Amino acid sequence: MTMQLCGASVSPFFERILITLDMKGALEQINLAPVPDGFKSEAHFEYHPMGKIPFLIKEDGSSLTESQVIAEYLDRKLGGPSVMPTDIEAHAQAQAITRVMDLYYFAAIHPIGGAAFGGEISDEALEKARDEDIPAAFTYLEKYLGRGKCAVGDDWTIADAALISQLYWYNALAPRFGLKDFSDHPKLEAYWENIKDTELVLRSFERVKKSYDEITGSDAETQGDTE
Ligand SMILES: N[C@@H](CCC(=O)N[C@@H](CS)C(=O)NCC(=O)O)C(=O)O
Repeated sequence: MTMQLCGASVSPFFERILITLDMKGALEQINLAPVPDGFKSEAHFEYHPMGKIPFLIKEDGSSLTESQVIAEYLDRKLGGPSVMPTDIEAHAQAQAITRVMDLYYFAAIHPIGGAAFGGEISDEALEKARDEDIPAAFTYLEKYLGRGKCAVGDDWTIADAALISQLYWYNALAPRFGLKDFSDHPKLEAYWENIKDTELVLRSFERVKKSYDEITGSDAETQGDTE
């Protein structure tokens, strides 16, 4: 069977993989699918023991989880130029950026993301995330962020896929939760200015917006789908 990538672009982790495929010109080489039997179904937990998205159903029917692992797997498995730097230093730099985003940035933004999707957040928790934890993650990110056109050098890499997918949501949530702009983090600010209007980024934003509209039902009538 053809491999199936399960989830939706509203998830920055799912979208990271689509950005990776887009960089490689490999978007057409994989099927995109919702979670079989629905989110948190028995089948979902069989494919992903924590009931999360994304996951990849491979040709043999087994699954692969964790967005970064899936992105690197597909980078090697599918055609198109690799988005993992071959230079050992650049490779470490790209990996460090993805780790900082996953381990520190995502942990910091997570309570705010939860509140944006129907959960609650106390003023204290919001202030801590906004004024301490997210800035600390950005400061750490700047240790590794390059000064070229992209996150690592002048070509797109896996690091950009992790950044673009997360920074979409940072900017989208900023007005509602009073998140700071990037001016305290000049490398991040310059990076974002460099890339935010590129075709790759604009295509990603379109996918995320479309996916968000689909899950919130805002275009349910035109889609003929109310689930
Ligand atoms: N470390 C995981 C994170 C995946 C993740 O947290 N996915 C979220 C959507 S953005 C999810 O499925 N959350 C549902 C849940 O945790 O119950 C990865 O990189 O794939």
